[in-house]
Amino acid sequence: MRREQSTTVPRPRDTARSATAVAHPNIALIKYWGKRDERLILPWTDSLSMTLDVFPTTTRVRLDPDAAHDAVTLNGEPATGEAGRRITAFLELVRELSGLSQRAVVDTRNTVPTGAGLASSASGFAALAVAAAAAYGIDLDATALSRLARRGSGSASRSLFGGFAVWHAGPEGATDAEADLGSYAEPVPTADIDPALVIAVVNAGPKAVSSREAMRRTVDTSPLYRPWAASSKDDLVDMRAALGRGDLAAVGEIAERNALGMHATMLAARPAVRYLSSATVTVLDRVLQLRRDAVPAYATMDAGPNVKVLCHRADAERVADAVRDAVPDGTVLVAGPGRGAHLLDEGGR
Ligand code: 2P0
Repeated sequence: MRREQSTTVPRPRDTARSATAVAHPNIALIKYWGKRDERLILPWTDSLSMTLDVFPTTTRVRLDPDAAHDAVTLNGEPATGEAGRRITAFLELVRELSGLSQRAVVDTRNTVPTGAGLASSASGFAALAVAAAAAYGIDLDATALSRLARRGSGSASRSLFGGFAVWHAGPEGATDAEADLGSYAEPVPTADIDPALVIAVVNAGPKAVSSREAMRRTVDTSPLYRPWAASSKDDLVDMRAALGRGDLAAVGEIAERNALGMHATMLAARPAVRYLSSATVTVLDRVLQLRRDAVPAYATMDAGPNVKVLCHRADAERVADAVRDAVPDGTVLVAGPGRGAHLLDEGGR
């Protein structure tokens, strides 16, 4: 009855709001690995990344005054299980902030394989934060949007910004409100290093252990976690300095040691988490050989077997050629720095 009535009464304009946003994944050069607060998604350490110009996620959010539940589709299919729950929980947060109770219709399209350690949750929640905030009429600046995106997936906070971004862990021992306020991302000043990331897709399938579970297990059980977290703080200081002076070789060395250290923490977890495969190690050997051949190239790996190789854009084709035959189906692509998350109809931030 109520439903029939509502279709005959003109609705105020603001009950039919919609917005579409685009965001790109980012690859961390100083990794986020380990939460100190699971609910607020607060990390133990700061992290720093480069937003890519490939694999955009496009997300449309439309408020539906008649709906009793959110309706979420992911690449055209209804989002089920954990993915659907995380998106609905995120929309609840947006509703709390907006004071509106309307449910939403969400259509999100990834061009990156979902759940394969290629940062689909970073682009996904960055696009959702921007689109949902606009659809629900919340006026947030980029810093506040990065805090909001963080609540969906930690690494999403960094995809609000183009180029290089740092995500601050925020103050420890603070109240929830202070901690939430202190944990956001912002752009990092850099000299021009003309970077490229050559992405060797070793395996595009979903991973056996989610990064969320893997980082929880690492923090709880790995004797190497605390030493890595301490050294990562030093890595960040060195990384900022290397980016500031435009020293790609130093940027690469720091990124590679930080990533290998992160994987060491998981290998020492109980039980161990091992994302790196034999093909990963073969690509790492090729990267070492490139350096012996005087090509500055440095590897980083996330929660999966794929390898991203940092180099100068001018060397990217040579690097891609060097790693291609080490990758089972030969999928290698070259990414550069991309834009931050933005509304499609409003241009960039
Ligand atoms: C990063 N990763 O800094 C690190 C390096 C994976 C390895 O951020 O639990 O999907 O949603 O906050 O952001 C993957 O973790 O985890 C990640 P949640 P997220 O890019």
